Amino acid sequence: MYGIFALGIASIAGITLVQQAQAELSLTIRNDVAGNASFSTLYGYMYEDINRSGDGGLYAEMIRNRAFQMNDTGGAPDLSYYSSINSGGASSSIHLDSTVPLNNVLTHTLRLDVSKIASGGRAGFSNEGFWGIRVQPKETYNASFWAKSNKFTGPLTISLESSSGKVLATATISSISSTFKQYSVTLKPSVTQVSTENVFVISTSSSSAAGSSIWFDVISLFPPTYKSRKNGLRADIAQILADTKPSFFRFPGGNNIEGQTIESRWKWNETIGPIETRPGRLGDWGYMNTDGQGLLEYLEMCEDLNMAPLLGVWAGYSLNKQSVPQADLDPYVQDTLNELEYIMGDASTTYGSMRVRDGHPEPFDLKYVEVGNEDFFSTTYDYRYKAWYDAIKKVYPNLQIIATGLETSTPIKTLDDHYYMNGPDMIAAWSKYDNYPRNDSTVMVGEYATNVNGCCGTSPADMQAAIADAIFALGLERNSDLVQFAAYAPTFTRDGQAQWNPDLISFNTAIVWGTPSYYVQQMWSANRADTILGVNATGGGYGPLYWVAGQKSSTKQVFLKVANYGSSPQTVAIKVAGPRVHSQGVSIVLNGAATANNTVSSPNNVVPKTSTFSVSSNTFNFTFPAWSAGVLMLHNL
Ligand SMILES: *[C@@H]1O[C@H](CO)[C@@H](O)[C@H](O)[C@H]1NC(C)=O
Ligand SMILES: *[C@@H]1O[C@H](CO)[C@@H](O)[C@H](O)[C@H]1NC(C)=O
Ligand SMILES: *[C@@H]1O[C@H](CO)[C@@H](O)[C@H](O)[C@H]1NC(C)=O
Ligand SMILES: *[C@@H]1O[C@H](CO)[C@@H](O)[C@H](O)[C@H]1NC(C)=O
Ligand SMILES: *[C@@H]1O[C@H](CO)[C@@H](O)[C@H](O)[C@H]1NC(C)=O
Ligand SMILES: *[C@@H]1O[C@H](CO)[C@@H](O)[C@H](O)[C@H]1NC(C)=O
Ligand SMILES: *[C@@H]1O[C@H](CO)[C@@H](O)[C@H](O)[C@H]1NC(C)=O
Ligand SMILES: *[C@@H]1O[C@H](CO)[C@@H](O)[C@H](O)[C@H]1NC(C)=O
Ligand SMILES: CC(=O)N[C@H]1CO[C@H](CO)[C@@H](O)[C@@H]1O
Repeated sequence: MYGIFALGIASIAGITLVQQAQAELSLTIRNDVAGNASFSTLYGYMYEDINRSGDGGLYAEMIRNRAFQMNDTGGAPDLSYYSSINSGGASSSIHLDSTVPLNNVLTHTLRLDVSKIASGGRAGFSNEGFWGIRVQPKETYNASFWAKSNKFTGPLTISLESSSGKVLATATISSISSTFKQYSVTLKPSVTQVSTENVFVISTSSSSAAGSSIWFDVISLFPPTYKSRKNGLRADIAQILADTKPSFFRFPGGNNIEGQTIESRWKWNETIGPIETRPGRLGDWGYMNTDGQGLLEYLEMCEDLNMAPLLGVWAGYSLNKQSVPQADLDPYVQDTLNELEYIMGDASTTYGSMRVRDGHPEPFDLKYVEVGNEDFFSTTYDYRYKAWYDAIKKVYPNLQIIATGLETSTPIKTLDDHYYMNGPDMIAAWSKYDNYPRNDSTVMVGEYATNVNGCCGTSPADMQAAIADAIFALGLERNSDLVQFAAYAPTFTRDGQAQWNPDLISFNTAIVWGTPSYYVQQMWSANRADTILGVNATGGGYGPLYWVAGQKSSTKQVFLKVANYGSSPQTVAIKVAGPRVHSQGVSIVLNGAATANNTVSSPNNVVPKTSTFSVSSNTFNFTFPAWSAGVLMLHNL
């Protein structure tokens, strides 16, 4: 492993820090005594479609309102985001048609009525995408749709065009059937620059279309996806998640699982199967969810990013504070068992066979199930948790059940605790688990974020928040013999659509970027110890510096993670007790002004910098800049 480590150093274009500052605080990393084992699952993500992060974000579909499931706020379907096209003397119109459905689930279609097409003209429609459609050099786009016509037999032209009308790529469907069929083409734009102000167009220039109607549904356009999954993820957004090497993924919510009402809850079995069989749903954040990213896609995402799925199951409570009465719970509990069978059952089971049908013969390795979401808001969790707990444990005794409220009559193996607080309060909470009982129970900090303006949702994602997050997470890591899972929340926002601030990651149609807190997560998560080491401090204590040390036996690395919540640099004399370490260490440090941030126009304003430093006989001094978080990596010889 040492060779790899040395290579890593050689490839770093960093500068070596000159250490001459005098240190008052001395830290001795106790690599001379065994530490506590750290849960390997510690850092991961919690995910739900909030702030327009799912449709038009992580889920790579580029056509907005592709299947006329409902309007943007859950009302009657409409033709939003489509425009009629008539040029060169053509005359046509588009209509929402509820009398010619695609099937029982998708009951509305787009009807193109063509009255006239003159030579050289064209008739059709365009879709504007989710705030545009990104076209990049060297990418191939898969377009597909269902269509039929009463008279017209083709051809149809499929194209990507700039908003000003420049055609970037075209393909042809030569014949159209009189019954609904699915058509697919690939589009290969020959562009040299990335652009987003583009539209997707279906049109015809054939005069034989005059007098006919053509119906369309499930109009879809996919770019290349993460790991080339069909119906998959936008690659750059999935990659920024992968870059933190996350261990677990909590989905599908959060509030978005609960429903504003019991009836409008997230229903797993309406999110599986071919996308043309998914009705979609009004999400709990007030806009419609296509459910194109459904249960199977979430699980496949976990496989592709090497994350353990942590499945939130609906548990009899909706956001309007309605609880299913105890006597009526059975069908809902059974629905969860059906869901678990879909995930883990083999081909001989009813629901397992549906997963096989959906293209995933192997059962998924599900270990963690969370019953409900933030049930500390309810008064009925005691009987609901017990019902789900008992039913799940009976069939799956090895599943770890996570509770979201402190009900009392059933033992809690793991409690999901949430923290949205201002900086000083977050920092005070860093020691919350130091004296927590060590018994058979573990802790999940399923949601946390420093809201510098206080709870909830109206604070900037700035450097000061990131350092408070860093310190809070150091406290979790210090106690990671107890804290099994930790996730910042929310994970994403589409730039300009934030319903809640701060969020970890921002994106728009063109790019994705991390907040300072994202880089803290990345440093902390990607550089993980398997054992937490003690640290002796002399000449000072916690504040403004906070730290945790650990070591990773597989790589013989020793880590010291430090955050400085203050406006002056701090120099520390550091010593590693125990086996000799290499004379060169590697540091990754994030720092900036307290209010520094990353924005669409300056997405890399605050990013970590990697450097090397010298170590002499296991000792060195290191200066942590003002408002900084950093990880120092040492290597046992
Ligand atoms: C590190 O700090 C200590 C304590 O202030 C000091 O004695 C020592 O000279 C410093 N070492 C270096 C290399 O600057
Ligand atoms: C959606 O439709 C409902 C009525 O069905 C209407 O009240 C609402 O304004 C519509 N939303 C949008 C975004 O058009
Ligand atoms: C696009 O189509 C190609 C060829 O059919 C296929 O290999 C690829 O997986 C598709 N990509 C997506 C994202 O569906
Ligand atoms: C989903 O499951 C529920 C409860 O088992 C059932 O009533 C419903 O018909 C199912 N829906 C679909 C689309 O299979
Ligand atoms: C462990 O301690 C916690 C916190 O006091 C308590 O809630 C939980 O019930 C205990 N677990 C067990 C298995 O005793
Ligand atoms: C980023 O910081 C600048 C300067 O403090 C501020 O004007 C801007 O509103 C901030 N942007 C975001 C997205 O927080
Ligand atoms: C190990 O955990 C115990 C609590 O069980 C704690 O008192 C001790 O400080 C921890 N050791 C280290 C090295 O963090
Ligand atoms: C760390 O502190 C403890 C308690 O004061 C002491 O017993 C131990 O020898 C110290 N270890 C080192 C390496 O400084
Ligand atoms: C989709 C949606 O609800 N977007 C909202 C996100 O939050 C901003 C700011 O609160 C609103 O302006 C958007 O309407």
